[in-house]
Amino acid sequence: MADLPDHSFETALVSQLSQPVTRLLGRPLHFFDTIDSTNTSAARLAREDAAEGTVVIADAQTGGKGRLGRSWVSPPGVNLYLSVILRPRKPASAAPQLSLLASVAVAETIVQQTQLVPSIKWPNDVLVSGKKVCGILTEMQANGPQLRSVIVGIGVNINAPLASFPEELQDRASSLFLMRGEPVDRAAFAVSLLTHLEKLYVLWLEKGFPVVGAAWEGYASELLGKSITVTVPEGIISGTVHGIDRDGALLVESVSPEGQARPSPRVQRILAGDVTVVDGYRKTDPVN
Ligand code: BT5
Repeated sequence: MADLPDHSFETALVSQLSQPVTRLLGRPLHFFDTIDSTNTSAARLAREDAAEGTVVIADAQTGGKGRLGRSWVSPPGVNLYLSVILRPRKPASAAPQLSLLASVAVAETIVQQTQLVPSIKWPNDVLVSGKKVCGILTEMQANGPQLRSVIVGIGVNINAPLASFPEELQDRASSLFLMRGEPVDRAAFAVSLLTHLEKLYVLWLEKGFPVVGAAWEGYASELLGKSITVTVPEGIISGTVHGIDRDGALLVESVSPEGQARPSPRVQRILAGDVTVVDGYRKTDPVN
């Protein structure tokens, strides 16, 4: 017999959002038992002029999307798949800052809801004990140089058991449940995430990126000063991480190739790419 959909997640979400916990985000909220991708659904709603703050949440995704055409494993009943429509009056070049902002919101929520110690890997993977528990996919629609809408899509592995990850991900991915040893309330996590996201978004609109960037660097301390390689569309860059700049670009100091008469360090700004830490992230969490 097919499993009947479990409506307790939706009921708890609707009930908690009936309180004035947020002013903007989750108003309205669209909930689906199963959807292809919450980002695709939110983008469709945004094109139909849905209001800023509209949120799409699904219990399961059949076509969860990662960056660069990759996919996001999205089993039912255990995790959070959420997309928010934002309409900041900012240039299109500011959109990547929202990915960094969202990763800070996720990290703050993990601390508040689980007491685990999260870290952020540039640009926006959230890890616990070196394993990926959250991915963020930001997609934008622009009117010339101005943003029309940004879809911030967030997937958090909340109560996923190890067996729900394909074998090739089992040593790289994890869930908050697996790290903490007890289940996490999905609805409370989702509502807390929306409140943290809203607080940071308002701060970003009022004060710009530097405040958010400072919070981001606080969670990215495991990356600062590390030797990394970054895969960018043009090739691979190796160097040492200096931090991020006031626009959210990663600053990597690289030494010009060996064999050159006088190797000279230079700092490169990287706007998009995949980071690999040469010696890897730490494997143990100081809390446990
Ligand atoms: C991401 O891409 O990490 C962005 C993931 C965004 C997912 C959310 S869910 C709600 C919203 N709706 C969507 O359709 N998407 C967003 P990327 O950095 O490209 O990482 C993708 C890679 O992470 C995959 O190629 C796998 O190696 C790995 N991966 C896939 N599923 C995973 C999972 N559930 N947990 C951890 N790692 C995973």
